[in-house]
Amino acid sequence: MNYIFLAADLKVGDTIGFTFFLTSIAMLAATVFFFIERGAVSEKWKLSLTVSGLITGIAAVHYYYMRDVWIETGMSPTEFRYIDWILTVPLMCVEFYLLTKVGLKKMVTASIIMLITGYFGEAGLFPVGNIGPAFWGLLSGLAYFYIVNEIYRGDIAQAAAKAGKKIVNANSLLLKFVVIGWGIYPLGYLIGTADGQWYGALSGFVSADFREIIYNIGDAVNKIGFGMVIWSVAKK
Ligand SMILES: *C/C=C(C)/C=C/C=C(C)/C=C/C1=C(C)CCCC1(C)C
Repeated sequence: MNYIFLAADLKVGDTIGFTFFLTSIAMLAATVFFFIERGAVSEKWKLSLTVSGLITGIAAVHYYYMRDVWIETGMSPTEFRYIDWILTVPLMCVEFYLLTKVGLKKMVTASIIMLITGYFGEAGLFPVGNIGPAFWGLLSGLAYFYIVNEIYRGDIAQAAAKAGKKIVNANSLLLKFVVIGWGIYPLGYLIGTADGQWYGALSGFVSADFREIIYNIGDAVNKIGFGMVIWSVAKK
């Protein structure tokens, strides 16, 4: 039920709805923080904080819609989720680029391929028999591994090695975020799409809805957490 203005009715015991609310408010607060703190860091870090604020700001707006979709319908807000990601993940690549100054085009291209194929899988598009989600998930995973490999030992790593110790350090921080932070998402995908798939055993352990919690945690870690790491480096 809606009250005066878009105030979603969060029920007691709706854990997933709770995480949607929590994340939406945290994104908003982080946005205010990054834009205010932008004035308190040295010139060369200002752009990074602006991008951090844009990422959490875009996410805050989407979370506002996503929590309503969840609370009103109990369904996964897949559309809003992927619209958010297709805007914020390339912006994260821009953040990475601002740290390392290498590989922007490759990162953005691979991340977009990763998200479009992931969306096809989650939206249940073009299913070939029943292999749709597994097929698209695999393609998406390949794009993800390509990104990890580039940062770990591919062109991005090599360019970083040439650019000196500072950039090498920035690159290894980035590797951690892409392996641990981004690595959370495929787990949500597997849980959310398990039904009827060869990895269907997963649905015996956790409900498909658990995907939302994983994605919400992933977004908080990557958008707010990564922004905070940048901020703390900028303050030093
Ligand atoms: C702020 C949002 C972020 C950082 C979103 C990142 C999303 C991913 C790294 C998604 C990856 C996926 C795979 C690697 C395979 C399965 C499908 C996806 C799209 C969930």
